[in-house]
This record gives sequence, C-alpha cells and structure tokens, in this order.
Amino acid sequence: RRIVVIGAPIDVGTSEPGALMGPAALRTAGLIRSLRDLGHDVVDAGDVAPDLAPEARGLTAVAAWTRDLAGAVEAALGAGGLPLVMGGDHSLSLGSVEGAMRHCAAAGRPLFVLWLDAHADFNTPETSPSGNIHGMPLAALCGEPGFSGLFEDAARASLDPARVHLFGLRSIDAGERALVRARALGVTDMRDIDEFGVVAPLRRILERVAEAGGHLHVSFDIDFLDPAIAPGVGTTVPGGATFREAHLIMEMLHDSGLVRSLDVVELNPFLDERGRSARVLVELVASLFGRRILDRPTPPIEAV
Ligand code: DIR
Ligand code: MN
Ligand code: MN
Ligand code: MN
Repeated sequence: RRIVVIGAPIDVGTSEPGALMGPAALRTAGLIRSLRDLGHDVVDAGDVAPDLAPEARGLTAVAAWTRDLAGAVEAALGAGGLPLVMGGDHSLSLGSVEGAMRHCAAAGRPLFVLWLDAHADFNTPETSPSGNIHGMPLAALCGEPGFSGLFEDAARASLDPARVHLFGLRSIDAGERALVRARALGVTDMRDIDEFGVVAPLRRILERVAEAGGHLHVSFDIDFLDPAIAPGVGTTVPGGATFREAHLIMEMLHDSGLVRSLDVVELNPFLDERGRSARVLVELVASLFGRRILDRPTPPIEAV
C-alpha cells in the first residue's frame, strides 16, 4: 500500500526544545527504508514548513501548522494513501486528525482515534497547569472552549469524544481528569493494562471500529513507552509500556487492517541516548506495517 510520510518538525507546542529534530532522526534511523523493505510504496513528502514569523508562538503558530498539516493529510488520504506524520510535538495531531476528519466527513465514514500516550492531552488553556499546547490537542479537536482562531473553519464539526480512546494513560491533571470523565472518552489506563494485558482492551476497540466500518487514526506519543526503552522524550513518565506490549499492539493493529492514518510524535533526539528511542520507534512502526516474526497473525481472542 502507499504510505505518505510527512515530516512535522514542530516544537512550539512544548516548553522542552528539541522535538523539531524528530523527523530527521526517524529518517536517519531508517524509517523510510524499513517501510520500503516491507514492500510498501513509500513517498517521502518532506517536511511541512508553514509560512510563519520566526517569533510566532502559541496558538497563532500552532494554527499555521494545523492548517498545513490538515491539508497534507487530507490530500494524502484523498489520493488513496496512508499518511504517516512524524513529529514534532503532539500539537501536530490537531492538523493530522483534522485532515482525517475532513476526509471521513466527505467519505461518510466514522473516525475513531486511538491515543497511545502516558497523558490524556485533554487540557484546555483554562485547565492546563503548564500552558503547553501539546497537552491540549484532543480537547481542541473535541470542541472544548478556549481555542478560537485555531481552526480555519470556526464552524467545523468537532471530533466525537466517544470515538476517542486513550490507551496507556498514567499521568493526568486534575482539570483534564474531570473533562475526560464528563466527555466519556474511552480509557485503558496503565492499571487496566496491568490487570488485563493489552490484548483484551485493544481487541474490544478494534471490534468496535470494524463494526462501524470506521477509519482508525492512531496517534503514537513515544512517552507511551517506558522511559527505560525510550528515553528520548521531554515528558517521560515511569511505568510505561514494555517493548513486548507495544510490539504486540503494533502487530494487532496491522492484523486489523483498520489503521488509515498515523502520527508518531514527541521524539526528542536531543534527549535521546545514541538514537535508541528513534530505533525503537522504527521497529514498532515496521511492525504496524506488517513486519512479523513468523507468518502467523495474532490469534483471535477466543483462542488465547
Ligand atoms: C501535561 C503534560 N499534562 C501538560 N502533557 C504531555 O502539560 O498538559 N502530553 N506531555 O504528552
Ligand atoms: Mn478513503
Ligand atoms: Mn501526547
Ligand atoms: Mn505524552
């Protein structure tokens, strides 16, 4: 299948500089090559470069990225491709998810979002203790107040929070916890994963997307992983997913055939240890796109 790789070297959404080097590090670690080796038709669309004053900060800067990334993702989907957006901090998902939403609205297909992240990213400017926009993209996409001017189309339809699933959650701020509850997002937190593993909760999510004939957008924040295997991120949280858990998730996502767009975000090469985190990400993305150990799909849940 055709994969359109889009670089989003953005770090205006975070106070920790360095994530803008993420796309370069993922290319250096062999992301494009690994996908081609799997037999995919891979187009490297280069890096998005919004027309921005160098001193532009905050929502003004993020609005320009959102506009350009939404356009790039919508175009890639419209041409039958699978957009893979490499970050860059998590505010880029404002653009990638918005692009997927527009494509889905035109195609009459429900959009589901799987958010692999230590955090909920459901703060608003009002609830956010840090003021960092990378902690807010889901709230903005779901239509929470406080983001005027962010989207080109002020009257856009919002993302349905009931079709958003947080997976791997283990750090949430007080105000965003209340919002996540009130909006009834799907949540598989680290306690659920410890009690039930990743297979049963993920299987339920995938079944729901399949039954609805949905488009699944996966947003993979590297801090979903345990800092021991992925130290190259500004906001590490202990107790993250192991390599084996993440690997199994990627294989299940591949086997489902439901993933139609993907973000890989928050890699900060400046904080990485000799490219370790970048290489782990390339491995995991390759698994999501079909690399497997043996020619055997994940067994159905009844057989586990
Ligand atoms: C925190 C951190 N909840 C904030 N969020 C991060 O700043 O809003 N998300 N790092 O990935
Ligand atoms: Mn389509
Ligand atoms: Mn995040
Ligand atoms: Mn995070």
